[in-house]
Amino acid sequence: MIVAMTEILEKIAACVENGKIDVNSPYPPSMKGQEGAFELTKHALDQGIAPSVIMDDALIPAMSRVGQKFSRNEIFVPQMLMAAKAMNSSMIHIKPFYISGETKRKGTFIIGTVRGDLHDIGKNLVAMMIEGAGWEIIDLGVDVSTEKYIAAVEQKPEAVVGLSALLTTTMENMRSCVRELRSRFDGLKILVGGAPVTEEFCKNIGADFYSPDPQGAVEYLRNLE
Ligand code: B1M
Repeated sequence: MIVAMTEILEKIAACVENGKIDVNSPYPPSMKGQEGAFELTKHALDQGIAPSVIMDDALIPAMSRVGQKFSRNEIFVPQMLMAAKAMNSSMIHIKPFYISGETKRKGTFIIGTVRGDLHDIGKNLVAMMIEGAGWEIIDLGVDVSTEKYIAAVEQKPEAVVGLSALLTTTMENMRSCVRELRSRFDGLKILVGGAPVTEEFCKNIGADFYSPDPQGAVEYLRNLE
């Protein structure tokens, strides 16, 4: 049983790492015709492997390797998106266990692109990687007003908040958003990122952490677990 369990977990992890969604997906060509993360996760659950074990021993380490490769420029946005899609296909089977409360999330992460900014590709990647690290994601979308962040934190006061901005103009909206959130919520952790954002800017506006990429955000959250 232990060998079978290790084997199927390794296969799920390989599917996620390589972006193999399901049996019908042609990507990657080297895995064409093989079962993907979708089918293998179903088999693992049918064999009695706990969803938390699939998360902790297959999905999270696989997504972590994906994040590290992306940070080292060994893979790029398309490969990362495929990995996230494979992970999402596995999560179709696992999510019901979170909803029922049978399996616990590591925390809640509220993310959005700040007011005036419509760029969401990077924000979505960050959200996917953090979900892949076992966190619940509340994605507020793009052009998110400070009021919307406040309402979300009121619903989930224990959450960590992430602000993304891609324009030098809209990154300034992070400043007022951080100020407002700070004035209302003691101890709230705020993470910022996006192409024009820097460590210095993060310090300057009083956010807790700046990450240039999804993996840095995942590692920051891991230290908070
Ligand atoms: Co826009 N755009 N755009 N655009 N766009 C840029 C950002 C720009 C650099 C292009 C350029 O001129 N060279 C420029 C900004 C210049 C500046 O401010 N200095 C620009 C401009 C000017 C504009 C418009 C104003 C153009 C116009 O209408 N005149 C307009 C603004 C609209 C608005 O937002 N109000 C606009 C519109 C658009 C589109 C709608 C057409 C489209 C967005 C589609 C979408 O997102 N759904 C678009 C795109 C695609 C781009 C470029 C080409 C690509 C951005 C992208 O997705 N990168 C971009 C030029 C470029 O970057 N080459 C550009 C890939 C993505 C994976 O990277 O988002 O940086 P990125 O995310 C990274 C990290 O930054 C980090 O992790 C991600 C993965 O590594 N990260 C975080 C991101 N968020 C994070 C949050 C975190 C942590 C890490 O914690 C919370």
